[in-house]
Amino acid sequence: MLGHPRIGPRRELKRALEGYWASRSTEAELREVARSLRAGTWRELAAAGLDSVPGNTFSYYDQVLDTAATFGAVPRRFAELGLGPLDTYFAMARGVESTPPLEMTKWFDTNYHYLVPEIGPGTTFSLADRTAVEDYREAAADGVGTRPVVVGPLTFLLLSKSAEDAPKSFRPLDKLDELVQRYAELLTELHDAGAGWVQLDEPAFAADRTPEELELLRGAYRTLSQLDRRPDILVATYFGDPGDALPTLASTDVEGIAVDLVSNASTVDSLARVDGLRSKTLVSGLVDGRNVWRTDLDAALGTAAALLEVAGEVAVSTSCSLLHVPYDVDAEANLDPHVRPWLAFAKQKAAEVVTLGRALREGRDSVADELAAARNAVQDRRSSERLRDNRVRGRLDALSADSYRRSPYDARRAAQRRTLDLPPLPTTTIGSFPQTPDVRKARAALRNGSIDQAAYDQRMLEEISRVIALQEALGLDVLVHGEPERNDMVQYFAEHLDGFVSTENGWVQSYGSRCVRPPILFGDVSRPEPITTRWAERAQRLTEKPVKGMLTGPITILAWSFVRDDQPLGETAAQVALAIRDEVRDLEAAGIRVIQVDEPALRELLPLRAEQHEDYLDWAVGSFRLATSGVADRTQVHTHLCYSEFGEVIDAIVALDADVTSIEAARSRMEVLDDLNAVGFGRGVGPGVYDIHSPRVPSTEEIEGLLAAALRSVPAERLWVNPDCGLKTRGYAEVEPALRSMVEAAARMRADLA
Ligand code: THG
Ligand code: ZN
Repeated sequence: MLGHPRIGPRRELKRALEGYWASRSTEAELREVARSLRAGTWRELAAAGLDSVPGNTFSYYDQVLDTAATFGAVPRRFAELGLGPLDTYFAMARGVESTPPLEMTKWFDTNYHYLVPEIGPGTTFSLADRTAVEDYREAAADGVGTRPVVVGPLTFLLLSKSAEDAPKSFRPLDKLDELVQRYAELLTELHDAGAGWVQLDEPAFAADRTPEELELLRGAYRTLSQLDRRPDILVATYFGDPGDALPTLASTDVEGIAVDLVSNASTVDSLARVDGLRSKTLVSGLVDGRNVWRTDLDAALGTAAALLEVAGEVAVSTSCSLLHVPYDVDAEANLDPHVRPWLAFAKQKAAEVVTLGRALREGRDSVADELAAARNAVQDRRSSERLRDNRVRGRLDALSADSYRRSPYDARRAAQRRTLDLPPLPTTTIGSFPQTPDVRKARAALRNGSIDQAAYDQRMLEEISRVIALQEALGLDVLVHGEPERNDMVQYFAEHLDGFVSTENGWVQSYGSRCVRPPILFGDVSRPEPITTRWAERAQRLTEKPVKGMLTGPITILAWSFVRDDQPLGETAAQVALAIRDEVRDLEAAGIRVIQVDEPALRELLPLRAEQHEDYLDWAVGSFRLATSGVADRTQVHTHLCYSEFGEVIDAIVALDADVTSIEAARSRMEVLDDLNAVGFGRGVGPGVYDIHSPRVPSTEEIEGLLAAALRSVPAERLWVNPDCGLKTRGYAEVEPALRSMVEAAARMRADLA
């Protein structure tokens, strides 16, 4: 397999990290937990029977940050802190009082986030950290020979950004030759330590790359493969079809190439056309590393058999690292018994890889039981009645163009003016209010049975009253109920929809010590009963001001779940959209006049290759419109999108046709508004006026300044005033004064306008 989860089967690393950061434990204690997690992984993978066990898959925070540390790419502001190596590393990940951390962003199209290295002309690469070598030695001492895994030099530099002080013409790739020399030193040290193979990950070549970048790839691997003392080199491409990178790599003297055969059905056919694979080991990614479904082993064996004709040697593997799936299905005590046999997490996937290898080497008879069990499970899933809901299918078939369309905006706007009667520059929040320890405690108490549902509901209603009263006192115009009843904006809806199951221990690392438990979408999706209306209705009864109903949109629900692999994603999106559409209509019927459908993940699911963008944006926008177009003109639809990198999806934002869109903008000083103007966005817009990711409380003057800047791009009748994002992760000590500044700034601007 190409990699393994590392947070620990019971999130041991999370606890150890957070204990260390809070000074509740020592570095030695943290290192001991790490050491035992590594040993556990090696032991398990060796016992599973893998012929080649991946090494160096552990990380204290992030594998890209590890690579920066390995080669000494530590920006001066961190080196100057004078901390030890581990604390310098954590300073880069999390920042310290005086020093902001590295930027964090999405790892390709997954839900994992990595830290973005900063590279400038002054960056001097050196083999500064030998963790990869020590990891190899440590495993060897435990009796397990490993294949160290390191992010490859091209992907590392392509994911880096230019240091702030670099000249405009500088690109991190300018440093490739120098960096490759340091990789050469690392490879030689790994060789001398005894490593037979090293794996260099180059997923950046699953995205569109220029001819120049492909030539740099060729040059780098020519250089590395010409070293005298080195392990055999496996270059791993994954997350999509490697395209021209495959013949490019095949033209070098690397010994192995790993190819993802799951993410793109046509990749397997393209392999036959690549010269040079006959002299290589082709590591065929047949077991899905990003999803949780049991592999169709018969189909995988068919594929592998065809590859035997194409490559010198065929190895069986996962499509990518298993970082993106949970540890073990058997750790789930309460999974739906129908769904359980269909699933494979990391531990089960290791067994699948081993079974495939043995079937190819020793014949199918040698693993007849395993193959039969897999066949039964796959058959059972395929033919399960739980997958199909004919009512849902019928509704989808009956949709027409009108199901995706509201009246013209001008008509809606006039109707909404009449029912809402809002001042200019209306103030609102994104939806969630701080999740207090009390609220979390109540949820834990409900889970472990120490309070009943009625007591829990009572507790939530008290919280909602408090949040409404606070917003009234602050003078906000469009209120929210604060979402105390929701653990997570996707998990909450999945728990209330048919077609999903949830896990108890299915944690997947999101970034650093933070994890999510993605729900598993296994069948046709429907909504058995209203989900949010009773909370919204109760909140609305407490105030004359409009209370905004808060929902998660279909794209985001898919992006943050494990999705079915037996139908196109667009079809699944339409089913989720119908369920949300029902909820939107019920909120309207319950007297809710403003409804927000959040789509923070719209940008995240964008395919890595440009040729697939149109198809994606088509169904993504369609699903949002299907979810939101079932209401009367007078009902105001809002949406919220996180992160400001909208470039490639900006036309899609217009096409969503929401009445009001709130977006992150404080850090970019409102620049995103000009981008929206450039594509003719003419709806309400709420560019966030303060950054909720920081505990800093903004002053009234500062927000006035941002509003003045916004008013240069957007007329007052379209401008909304709100924070950048939800307030769930903040405390009331910051939220109250920050919102007070915001409301006051809006009042002053209104007075100026008048
Ligand atoms: N929900 C889901 N996916 C997400 C986000 C989300 N992906 C993108 C982004 N938001 C990731 N951000 C975070 C932020 C915080 C946490 C996880 C991902 C987090 N998790 C808790 C932890 O690890 O301690 C566990 C939360 C829980 O108990 O459920 O803090 O918002 N689905
Ligand atoms: Zn947000």
